[in-house]
Amino acid sequence: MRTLSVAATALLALGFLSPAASAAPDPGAAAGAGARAEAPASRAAPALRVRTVVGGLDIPWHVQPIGGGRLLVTERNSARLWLVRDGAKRQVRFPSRQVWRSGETGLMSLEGDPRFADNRRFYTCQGARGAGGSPQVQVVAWRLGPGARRAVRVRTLLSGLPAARDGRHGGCRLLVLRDGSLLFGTGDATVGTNPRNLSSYGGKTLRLVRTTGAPWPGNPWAKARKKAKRYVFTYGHRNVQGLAQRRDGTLWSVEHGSYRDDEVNRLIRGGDYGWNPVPGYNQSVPMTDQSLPGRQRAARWRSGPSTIATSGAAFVPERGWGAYGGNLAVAALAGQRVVFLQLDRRGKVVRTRVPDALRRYGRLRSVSVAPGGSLLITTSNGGNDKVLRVSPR
Ligand SMILES: [Ca+2]
Ligand SMILES: [Ca+2]
Repeated sequence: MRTLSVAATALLALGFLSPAASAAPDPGAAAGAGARAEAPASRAAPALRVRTVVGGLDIPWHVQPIGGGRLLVTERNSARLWLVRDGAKRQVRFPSRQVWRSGETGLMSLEGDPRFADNRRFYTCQGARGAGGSPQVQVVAWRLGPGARRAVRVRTLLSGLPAARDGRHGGCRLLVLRDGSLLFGTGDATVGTNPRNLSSYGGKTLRLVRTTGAPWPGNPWAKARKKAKRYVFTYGHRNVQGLAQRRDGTLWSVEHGSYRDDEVNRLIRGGDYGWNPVPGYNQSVPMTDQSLPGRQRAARWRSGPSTIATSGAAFVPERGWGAYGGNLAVAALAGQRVVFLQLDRRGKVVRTRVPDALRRYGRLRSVSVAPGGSLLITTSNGGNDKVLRVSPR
């Protein structure tokens, strides 16, 4: 019965695919298509140079530059923290044993403070054990100690986020926005009611004050009686694994689809993104179910019938990247590629490109921008994973 209803839903949905979605993940579609008005011929897509910054990692989740040519890298399953400099890596002393690890959940996203040079502060989201030992996800603020030898816990900014025992759909992604707030994308922890329940942290983007962990005062329900609701920025998400802020200030999320439709969403304050997998954990429902009460925000890009497991994303710098400049670069795990989404001024996807140069490294997790404008990408194959540096030739 279940299989039948899934197939029927898939067939029905085929008629409703947007042009952007149907063309999206196919590299062939990018190669031959003529340039649109938004991409003058003078801005051709340059060939890409891909170098290995460091290897010998195991499921590195995220990489962040911290100045002086140094990088911090998290490993999910081992919960190790690495400092990388000049192609060599050194382990930073970190309380890895306190990180709860299961399946997709462990030591995940990493974000440097904008004032890192002064305060040496950074943030992680990670699995943890709450009171009574039950698994949860937390956001923790750290300070990098003298000589970058160890990480010192400053405070737990937010705790008690839902985690499934098998670690599925644990999110998570951190991004400090230009106004200084900390945006945090979560997973639904495979509880069907979480995404639409504004009293749950699961299946949301949350916005908080990065120094104190308080809800961001501009949040849509900042004065709500229920604590979790004060943090909610958007809801109705399945498993947010990417967050990025465009030069125009707009906010974007990337999430894994169910059996179909990975999504890239433009985040609107208080917006509903339409994932409501009930009763139980019923994944045959659409990724954006417009039949729910109120308005659901349609994805700006979706993968269509086959998912590629889109994960981290970053906006490519405008300068030096030709037609890739200003694109949203989205890494894919199962799809083993980076999809470059070219957006027009209003944030509509006008073209996608999937360069062959980035299809040779297996599963790709996270994309960060390095000083100087190259992209840093983590692989996620398990055993001899790498941080790659990608730049235009
Ligand atoms: Ca959606
Ligand atoms: Ca509706």
